Amino acid sequence: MATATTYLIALGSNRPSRHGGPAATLAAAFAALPGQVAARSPVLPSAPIGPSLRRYANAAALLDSELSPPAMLAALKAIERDFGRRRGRRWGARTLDLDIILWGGGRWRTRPLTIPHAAFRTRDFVLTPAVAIAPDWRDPVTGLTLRQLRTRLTARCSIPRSAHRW
Ligand code: PH2
Ligand code: MG
Ligand code: MG
Repeated sequence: MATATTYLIALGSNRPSRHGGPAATLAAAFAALPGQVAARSPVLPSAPIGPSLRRYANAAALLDSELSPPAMLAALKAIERDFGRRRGRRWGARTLDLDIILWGGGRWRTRPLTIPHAAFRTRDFVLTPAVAIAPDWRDPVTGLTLRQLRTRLTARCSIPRSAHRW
């Protein structure tokens, strides 16, 4: 029997589903994840990044599962479909988005799937919930912990633009 690995999954929603609004949708999504949910972050509201104007609910989960990364990706896509997700405009409004951010096996690079998630280090809506449940998990690419990545991101953003013009 294969042994379980831990995945860090980011959850996002900015459209109602049959489960209710975005926060209720994420609450239902935690229960639908394929494996044992070892930790779940609070569900946090966040301002939209990208073209959609609707606010998001975001969260993160630690998921113990025996699935390989491609099998996990397929399972998450099936859950997104089950929650009413329609593929459309890139970054358009969505009932449910489930992204693999990290997994216990280090790096994974194939055509449809890259782990760590390519852009997670610049997304506070991923890092803030992730730090709530796995602050010491080390990104295998930068060698930094999630807590350090978040500190680095927020320190950068909090420098006013004018401060750069001396
Ligand atoms: N997801 C996106 C694009 N923009 N913005 C927020 N605040 N939260 C998200 O989950 C999000 C986003 C594409 O997946
Ligand atoms: Mg996403
Ligand atoms: Mg996605």
